Amino acid sequence: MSSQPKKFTVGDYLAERLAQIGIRHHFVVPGDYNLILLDKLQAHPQLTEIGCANELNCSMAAEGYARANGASVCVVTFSVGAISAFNGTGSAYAENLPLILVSGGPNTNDASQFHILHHTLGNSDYTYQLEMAKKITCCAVAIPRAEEAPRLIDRAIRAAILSRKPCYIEIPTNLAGATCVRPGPISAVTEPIASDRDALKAACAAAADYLDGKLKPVILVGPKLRRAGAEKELLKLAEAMGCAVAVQPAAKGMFPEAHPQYVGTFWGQVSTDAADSIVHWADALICVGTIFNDYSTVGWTAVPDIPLMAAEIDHVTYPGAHFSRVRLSEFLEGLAADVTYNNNTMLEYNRLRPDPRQVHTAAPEDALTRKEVTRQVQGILTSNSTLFVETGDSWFNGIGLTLPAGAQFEIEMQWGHIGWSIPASFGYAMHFPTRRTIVMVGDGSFQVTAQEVSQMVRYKVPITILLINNRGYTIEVEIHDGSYNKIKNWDYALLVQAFNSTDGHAKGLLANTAGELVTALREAEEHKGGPTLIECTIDQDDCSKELITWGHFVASANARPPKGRHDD
Ligand code: TPU
Ligand code: MG
Repeated sequence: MSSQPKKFTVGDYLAERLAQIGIRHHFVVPGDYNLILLDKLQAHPQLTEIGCANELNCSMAAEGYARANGASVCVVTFSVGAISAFNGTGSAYAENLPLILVSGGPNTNDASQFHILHHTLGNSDYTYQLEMAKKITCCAVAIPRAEEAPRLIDRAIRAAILSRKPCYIEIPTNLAGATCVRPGPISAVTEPIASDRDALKAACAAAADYLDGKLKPVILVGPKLRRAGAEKELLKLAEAMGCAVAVQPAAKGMFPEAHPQYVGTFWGQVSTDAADSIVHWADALICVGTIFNDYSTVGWTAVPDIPLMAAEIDHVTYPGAHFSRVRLSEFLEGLAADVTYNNNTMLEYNRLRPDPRQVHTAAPEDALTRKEVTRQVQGILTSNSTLFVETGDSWFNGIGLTLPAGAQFEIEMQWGHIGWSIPASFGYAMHFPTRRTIVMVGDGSFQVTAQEVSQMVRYKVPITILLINNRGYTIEVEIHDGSYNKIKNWDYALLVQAFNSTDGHAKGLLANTAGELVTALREAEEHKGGPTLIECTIDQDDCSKELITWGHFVASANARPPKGRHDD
């Protein structure tokens, strides 16, 4: 190819591998340890560089891009950059996303010469960043010599793709431009590990047998289903069984809500559509990629009390059996062929199914409420929408909505970093420019990562941000109140316009009443040249009853006294 540089370098090698695995945008913050590397990435014809305001946001933008694209990359400088980017890397680990964190590193001569370098802890041991990265990635490598770059880069990227976890690659500043061989076939990096044939067959046969002995099976879908790329196969299994299908809150949207077998979100007392009544009635629970943590179990009050059959990304476990090296998609497909149809839980659910909720429509002049915001967001969701919901009451407001077929839902419930939704939605929208991305975010969360709205302005990304201003950290109030839950109010609509400077096209709007929100949402839909932030003012005490209930149980779980030797 004529555009390829004559001298092929370590930086070119990385760029080519990234392009080969389908990366089209790389999220960066420059620093002197990574500048040559950035030049090399920029030079690749298939990669577009996206600058971020800081490394926390950069890592979160990459986290969001990985949700859309399946993998992502974040490039930062040594320590001052990388240690901030560890937060989004932790999120990618917790949320099962292959984010490739690339950090520039010191010149390879400095450690042996005992040099003290800027941006470091001030001693000449430069291995600490690699050691830290090992804890929050599935594979962390530092390139010691250009000759080792192909092996180590391939190893890290392959590990990330296979395990759906982040990896870390450190490239010393004097190696990014060093000569390197060209990459071999990409299949060596991306080829999936197939299931063990015997284990797969045995797992499906034993699972079908196990279910034959049960009368009331229910499928519970968890967030790892999508990460394993097994949504279609789950649908096949659900239809072959005919049973009720509930989702965990972090898996909302991973089973179509318009499907007749969909029975709502299961999380104990705050379940939607009475999903809990059917899950608790079940005598077999097929848990597909589930995560039972203190939040999804509502402070451990909603842990199912029957034996669970757990189908995970690469193994299957249930009472009396375990099968390793069984890929989720293949297991679901195999079981769909072996299983016996049993729609008992669906018949029962249809008797329990709650009537559609009557939603009150506020008059245009009525002061805006949480319920009215939610009602209006429901009205703008289409098959082309992706809804991001941020930690806070936005979780509960979003989970209560009904997703039309095709609409997507993104939530970061395992890591739960306030502020995630702003950079993550930006990263996501870079991959899906024609989807309508809508964000529901609280005032407290917005203050953490507000700068990244300026990238939405810079790259003209028409995201609609509904900033729900209840003057503080309400979710924290419901768990444990104190003066620390109050925050300084901002003029959010004006702030967003400040990001415009002389050349931007963000809109900042304020909605104090139901009618003002209708007008603002209409304006947002028509505005294509940049983001629209709508500050929705609601009363400080206006929050969902689900948040209050959930908050009480989580607070009790947090407050359990330590169990000492004498209490056993
Ligand atoms: O709806 P609402 O008012 O609860 O949402 P808002 O205003 O965004 O407040 C969120 C409050 C909150 C905090 C302070 N939720 N979780 N936290 C704890 C927390 C602190 N720091 C990070 C990075 N993430 C957190 N989840
Ligand atoms: Mg708030």
